[in-house]
Amino acid sequence: MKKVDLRSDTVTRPSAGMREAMAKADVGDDVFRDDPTVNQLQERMAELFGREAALFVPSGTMGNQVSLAAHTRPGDEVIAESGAHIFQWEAGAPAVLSGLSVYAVQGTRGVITADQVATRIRPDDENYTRTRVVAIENTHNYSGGCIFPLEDIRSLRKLTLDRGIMLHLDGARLWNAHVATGVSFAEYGKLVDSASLCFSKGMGCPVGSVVVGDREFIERARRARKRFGGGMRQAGILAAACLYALDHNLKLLAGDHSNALLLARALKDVRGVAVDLDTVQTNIVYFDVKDTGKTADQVVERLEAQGVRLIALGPTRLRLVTHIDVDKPSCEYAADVLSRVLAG
Ligand code: TLP
Repeated sequence: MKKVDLRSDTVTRPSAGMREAMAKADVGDDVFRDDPTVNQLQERMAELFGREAALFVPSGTMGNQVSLAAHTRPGDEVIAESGAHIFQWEAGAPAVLSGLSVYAVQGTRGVITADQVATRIRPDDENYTRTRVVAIENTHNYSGGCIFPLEDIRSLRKLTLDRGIMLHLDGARLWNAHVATGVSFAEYGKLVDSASLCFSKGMGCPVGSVVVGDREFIERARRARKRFGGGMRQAGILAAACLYALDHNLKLLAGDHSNALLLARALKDVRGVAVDLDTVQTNIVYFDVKDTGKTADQVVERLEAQGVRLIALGPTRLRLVTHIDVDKPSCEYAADVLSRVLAG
């Protein structure tokens, strides 16, 4: 039976070429700043984003959390969209690791506007916590991989500069936004104080994220990384995979986007399935099966029996994610299985 794993783009396995690059990597002790391959990756990412420095960390969660820690002191507040990964999916890390509260703002397709944020910034008053960071997510996972429009980021940049607040970008999938819009990484880089990019999602690497920002910020993030247990030693073996992905895998993401659209269109044709094609802008598709009379768990189970895996994210809501380990024929197969299971 054919197997198509669409649970996440985190399920990719390193390709033969990537493994070869990892095996050949020159390594050293990265806590001593001695790993030439980690240093090369950090320099390359800083340059790509037009920023002074970068830091290699084990995960996207750690990239976000060392950034928040570096921008704040305990008792401060972060403004984020209500479905943001930082708020919903990081096990309460802002509170636990850095003593921060999150002020969640309901956005539209993951976008919070400068007007919305402006009304949530706390006045400078002893009764209030100090608003210190606005965190945005591009692409926005929980809204279906939607792109945060550049103009909205520009407005937030203006607001945060005016109010002396930091702007952090959870760019776990900024690669996908870049490929879909053509906006350069340097353009994104100049609009934020920090950004965290994941290599373990669409880029197909086994481990690793990179945070970019100015040198002083990166030094503070470095200390937070050590404190959180993320100081790695011969990590060049992992950084080599990331360098490989920049050279070989970034250009493959457009294929993931067209495969996601193929699947979304097939779902749209099934009676009782709700899918908003306007939200299918990159490699993620959310859909609702309420009107088919089935639950999301039932659908997951029936699909699994036919080799197609995806995840339930609510009683009748499901998510599928395309990635470089599923090609077009696999997605056509999955679309066929989905149509039959949902219509049956
Ligand atoms: N997202 C995972 C799950 O945690 C939901 C997924 O399968 O999509 N930012 C964003 C926007 C993310 O989607 C994720 C992972 C992270 C950060 C965290 O990355 P990791 O898993 O490396 O800590």
